Amino acid sequence: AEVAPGAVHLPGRLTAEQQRGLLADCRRWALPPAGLRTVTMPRGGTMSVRQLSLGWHWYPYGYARTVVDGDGAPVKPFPPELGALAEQLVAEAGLPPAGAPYDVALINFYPAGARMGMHRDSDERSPAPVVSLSLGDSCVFRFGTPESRGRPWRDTELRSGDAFVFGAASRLAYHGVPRTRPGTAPAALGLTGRLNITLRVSGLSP
Ligand code: MD5
Ligand code: FE
Repeated sequence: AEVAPGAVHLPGRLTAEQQRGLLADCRRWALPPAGLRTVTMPRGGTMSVRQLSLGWHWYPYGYARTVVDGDGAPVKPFPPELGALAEQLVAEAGLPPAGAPYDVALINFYPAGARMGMHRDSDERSPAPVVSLSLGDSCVFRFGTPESRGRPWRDTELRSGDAFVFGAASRLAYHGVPRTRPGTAPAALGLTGRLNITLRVSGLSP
């Protein structure tokens, strides 16, 4: 379903088996070094999500090859199978191909009570669509405009197994996660909280 021009929600896109596989992968990637960390913003606050990067390390605000704001370790490699999945989902969303290889996975873990304020993803130097995958607890996803952090916005429920593709006119829209719904993860998944994986093209050369 197209939520806005270039923003396409693919509900229930991942099978239970795919979700279990991705969760097992995330648990492996989350181990140190270069594992799950708490992100400190430039003014000293901390994000309520815990975060992990593959391929390139995102920090506020840029990309690096090492965990410059954490343990300093080299970033883990970007798994090629995530790139293939991203390209397939962009095609299913009916958007033009990215034109460059996907090379970043940014993984956000939302414990109960975590949220993400309205922001734009503007640190990538590529107009390629961002592909989002959701695992675990449902959440309210708030989708605004490219012009302002405030209204108008549209709230959509994201559930475990949903994919969402943000391209074209929606690539630089403000968006956020005002709340998750603790306890709504599928029991068989075995995850307390929410995981969101975003696949991106950095536009940077290694
Ligand atoms: C999440 N993550 O559910 C969201 C989903 C992030 C982030 O926002 O930056 O890690 S990804 C939503 C997204 C990405 C890129 C563009 C747009 C939305 N958009 O234009 O609306 O944890
Ligand atoms: Fe974002």
